[in-house]
Amino acid sequence: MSNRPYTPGDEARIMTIQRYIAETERNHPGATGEFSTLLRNLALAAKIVSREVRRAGLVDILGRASVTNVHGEDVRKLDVFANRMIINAMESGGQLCVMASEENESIIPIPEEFPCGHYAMLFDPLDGSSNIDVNVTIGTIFSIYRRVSTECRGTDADVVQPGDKQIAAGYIMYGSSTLMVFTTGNGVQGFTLDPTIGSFLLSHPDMRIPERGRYYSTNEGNRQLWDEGFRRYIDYLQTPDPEGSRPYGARYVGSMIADVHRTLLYGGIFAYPSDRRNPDGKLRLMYEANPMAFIVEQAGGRASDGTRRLMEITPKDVHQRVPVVMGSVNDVQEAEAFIAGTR
Ligand code: P6P
Repeated sequence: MSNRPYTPGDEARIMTIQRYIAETERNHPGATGEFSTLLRNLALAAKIVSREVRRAGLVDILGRASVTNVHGEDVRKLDVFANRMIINAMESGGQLCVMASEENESIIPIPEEFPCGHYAMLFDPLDGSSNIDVNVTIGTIFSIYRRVSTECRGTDADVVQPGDKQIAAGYIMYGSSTLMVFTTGNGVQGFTLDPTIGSFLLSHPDMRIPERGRYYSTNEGNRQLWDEGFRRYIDYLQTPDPEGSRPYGARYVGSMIADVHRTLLYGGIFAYPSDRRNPDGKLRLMYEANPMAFIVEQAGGRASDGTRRLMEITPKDVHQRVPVVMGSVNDVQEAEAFIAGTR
């Protein structure tokens, strides 16, 4: 399988996401093609959502949808559209037995008229919604498990599994370009959408996160609410040292996908720790923290709740929150030491 990234004029070597998925499937004897079809359908949904995000300012899908979601948060029209689009694109393919979404309080059954499959998918249709109306990068996060239930129509048990059981995870980032980054457990691949041909092309083969970075990414507006250990950690990053490795730079977009993607490329740390207002953290374990943790670990990084490895946590509820500390191994280990009080 050629991992050579696409460059103009290299048409003969073009590695599209379809070809990548097909080659991956050929390397897995006994693969039924069901999983490959699932990824292809997801790529299609990504293109349609991307088109709507790109023209959101031109058609009436900006602004509030005059509804609130299960968490009492204002839902934007684009949220509602993306959620519906992904459900429509995925429910009829026959690969899934059930879905779960940030926008839906309960699990999303596969309608009776469609066949049910061997996988369960969780997703955050448009993470970073508060940034939609100000044209800041937002994205879709997805997490895929093998089903554990036996009946045709899936159950809660299929979408409340530890992160280590994920067989695939990734995100589609609607930024200066549309980028689909995912892992199936053998490293992390990034594909950039070429809108002139409507294909995702391999642009970031075998992504690896540096062992240490020079940036930290967290909402410092919560500083007075943080636990003492995390506050001391940020103080440490801001304190100049003789070798010049500190202070770190501060970068925070407020969209987890954008902040984690930058951390993947440049190294450093992204954190949304617990605080007095969010004792369990703010981010969602099942469709934000776990899929991004899978990506970060597959790229050689580390992902915890500040104490426990995120993907080992046994979930209780599909919408449960969790503190998040993820990024370069050395940076995350340092943060964990401050949080534990050993630094
Ligand atoms: P705050 C976006 O709403 C989100 O769920 C994540 O994408 C992001 O990291 C976080 O919340 C931002 O939260 O409290 O800093 O605005």
